[in-house]
Amino acid sequence: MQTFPETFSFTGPNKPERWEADIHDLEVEGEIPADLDGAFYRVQPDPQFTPLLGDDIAFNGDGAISMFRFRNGRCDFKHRWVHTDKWKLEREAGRALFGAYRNPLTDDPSVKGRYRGTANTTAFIHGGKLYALKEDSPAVVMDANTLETHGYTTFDGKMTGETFTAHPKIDPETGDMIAFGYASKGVLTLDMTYYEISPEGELKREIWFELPYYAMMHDFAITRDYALFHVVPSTSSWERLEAGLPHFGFDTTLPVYLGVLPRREGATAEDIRWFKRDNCFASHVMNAFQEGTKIHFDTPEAKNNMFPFFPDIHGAPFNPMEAASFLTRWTVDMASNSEAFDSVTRLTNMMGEFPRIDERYQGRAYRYGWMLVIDPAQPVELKGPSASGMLMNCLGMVDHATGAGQKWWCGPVSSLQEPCFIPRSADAPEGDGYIVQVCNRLEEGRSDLLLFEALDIAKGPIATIRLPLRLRFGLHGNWADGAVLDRMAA
Ligand code: V55
Ligand code: FE
Repeated sequence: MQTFPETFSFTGPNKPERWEADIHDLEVEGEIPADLDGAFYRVQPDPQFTPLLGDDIAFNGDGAISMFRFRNGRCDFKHRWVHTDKWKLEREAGRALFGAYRNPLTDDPSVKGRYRGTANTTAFIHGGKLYALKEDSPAVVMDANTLETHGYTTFDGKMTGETFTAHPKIDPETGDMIAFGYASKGVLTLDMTYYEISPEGELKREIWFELPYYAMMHDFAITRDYALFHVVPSTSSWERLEAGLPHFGFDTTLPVYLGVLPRREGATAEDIRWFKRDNCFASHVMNAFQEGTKIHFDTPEAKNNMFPFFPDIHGAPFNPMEAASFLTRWTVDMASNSEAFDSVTRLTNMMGEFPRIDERYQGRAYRYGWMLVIDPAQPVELKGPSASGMLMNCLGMVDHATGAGQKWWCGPVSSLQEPCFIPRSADAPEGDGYIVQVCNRLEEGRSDLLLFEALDIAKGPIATIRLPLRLRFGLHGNWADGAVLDRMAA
């Protein structure tokens, strides 16, 4: 019998859901284009069991994948937990065995040394495989059509790092999946690994290197010739874990680094260049690209920590004003002899996070970006679901060519989850396609999937796909083309 705690992470809009579901032919308002063929996958943390330690944070819930399969103007829904090793061990025991987020000292002794991963951070498609990812463990492979879990992979044993990021990229020229790991020799280690994986699933390259200090290395960026690692001081130590403090704490006294690793054959840790700037907060990256000897890196930057549940290590109270993030361009020049940044430029006055692009332009000069935007001027009647209490009430688009923005507001009793771009066809121009995103209907306790014309979001959704169920706070998701899914099913 489960009794969840009466705390922020488990009540109201953050109440656990815990179902798996199949719904054939969802109800639709508006029209799904008849030639839209493929699937949108997204993940949400959803705890299978009452937390071992009495309370928990959203980031520690068990990953559950939703699949919206579009075909012939219709949409089918499938939703399954990722059957991680943790999920299976706990199901067998009938209770939670793993304790606090990224703190193995709090686990039941029976699971010592087992993968702690929850696979709760993204659903990623590459080489016809669906990967469910959490940055503290290797990748979990699932069947992209049935959502059956195959289990953890180390790419035929070739991956020697212990972890795999939840933010891999696909190089649009090679089709390779570019990824990394941190804490690659175990919890809190400074060691990192860079990986390149072919569409056939072959690990082609693994490079080991070290961080200037331990930090949450949540996302990164690629360009044609480089991998870029931003080191932002959400940091930790064994003292924190032994004291039972949250794994990460933010240190406003440390500088921020941008590491530039050449992707060329034979590159090693010796070839990394670390650029340095003053303290700030940045987590996700919209995109990066080269321009001559300069490298541009676009990220929502905040003055201070955005994670209230990973608090200031010196005890400063969480500051919601300073947690506001704005898309900012960090530029470094490989021709300079200095470790200083070339420039830091704010690109938009829309406050937002969860940036996305037309991924055919990954690591290349690009024009369009989309993100969740907070418009504080709009009225709010209901809030959530959320890891942090932050309200995401708009979909935003930025056009780097004109500087013009577009915004669509979801109303006072709804909130939005991360957008995902779908190209209209493989050779459509940049931005020509659709945006999908989950919309939380907080008044009805239900969710919708919204479909927009990507370059005309301001007119509102062209189709609203109605779920009779409520999805939880979700992280990241991706689109898979129908031809890829049919090939995998055959
Ligand atoms: C994030 C989410 C995570 C995590 C680390 O920035 C960072 C988001 C859902 O889990 O473990
Ligand atoms: Fe993320």
